[in-house]
Amino acid sequence: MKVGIYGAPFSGKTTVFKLLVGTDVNDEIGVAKVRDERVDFLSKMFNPKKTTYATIELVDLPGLSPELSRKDKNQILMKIQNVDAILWIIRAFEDESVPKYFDDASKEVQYLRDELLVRDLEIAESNVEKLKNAKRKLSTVEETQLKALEKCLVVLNDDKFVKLADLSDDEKKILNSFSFFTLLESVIVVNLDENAFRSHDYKGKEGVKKVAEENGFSMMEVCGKMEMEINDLEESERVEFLKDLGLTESGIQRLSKVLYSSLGLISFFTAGEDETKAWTIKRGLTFKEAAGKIHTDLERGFIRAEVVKFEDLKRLGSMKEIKANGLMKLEGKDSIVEDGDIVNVRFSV
Ligand SMILES: Nc1nc2c(ncn2[C@@H]2O[C@H](COP(=O)(O)OP(=O)(O)O)[C@@H](O)[C@H]2O)c(=O)[nH]1
Ligand SMILES: [Mg+2]
Repeated sequence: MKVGIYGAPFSGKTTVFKLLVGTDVNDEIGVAKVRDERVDFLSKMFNPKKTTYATIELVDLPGLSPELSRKDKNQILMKIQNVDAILWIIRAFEDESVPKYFDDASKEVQYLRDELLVRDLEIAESNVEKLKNAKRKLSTVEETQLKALEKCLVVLNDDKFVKLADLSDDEKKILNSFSFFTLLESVIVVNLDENAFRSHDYKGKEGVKKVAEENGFSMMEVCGKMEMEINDLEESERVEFLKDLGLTESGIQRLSKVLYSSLGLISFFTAGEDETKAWTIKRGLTFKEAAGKIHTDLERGFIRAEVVKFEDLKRLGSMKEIKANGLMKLEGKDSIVEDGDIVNVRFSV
């Protein structure tokens, strides 16, 4: 899974990027570990040689702003053409020493929304025109494309995201080649200073909420600078610091979870002496399909899965107790994996 970090200059994009992928990364692309207490718990219990968390690939983009040329903007936007989701970083911190591009967070989010709409509208219009002006009979695929594109135009002309168009799964698939940005999932992260973070209030909040609600985005608040400062603290000190702010986990921990769920992703686990690992899958996959993520042989030769619910294992404390209480379930190939399933695949090839 790949996520592009999108925003105006000086909004805190690189700060959030580094918080997610590690402060020593000086590249545009990095890999973020999805921090998951369940993996920590399993790792402690099974004491494996290796512990592997789920990951998200992140792309840190240059800032987009009104004074850039069309060409420069497109060059920036090109970099999010192949991502699965867009993470918007909106500035809502006050700091005289950091240049500011917009009067408030609402103006900033509206500008960023409009840039995506303009670009997608251009793509939709030019392709509709191309298909309509074709001096030949359209193929069935092209007919479907045209119909889907016209649906996109309707919502785009209403300043709404393509994501809100009434598209079938087939139509969505057929639109893939156009890489509409507004068809992607978006998560809006508002970067606040400590005062605003404590009061949950900042200039333009209503406007940001409105854009998020209209388009069905998840939204969350972080305090980038403060998180950077507590990033190097010992775990216990960090916990104290967060507690003082009324939090049980850092914004970055919450962020990786929000990203995960807004993309419709869940984790299942494999746990043993060699490795404890979180696997990322789309919600709705069967055990057989999920087995294929581990190894193609496991899908091909799938017999059944032995499944333990994480919460049961945590509550009972050992696999022995799980078995004694009959809580290890056997699941066939068509059952659906749930978030937190600990899975052992029985197979034969
Ligand atoms: N006061 C304050 N400064 C911040 C915050 N987040 C980022 N900055 C500062 O703003 C500047 C730009 O941040 P950066 O992450 O590079 O922004 P980018 O241009 O969006 O990548 C840097 O000097 C950061 O230290 C914040 O929450 N509060
Ligand atoms: Mg940057």
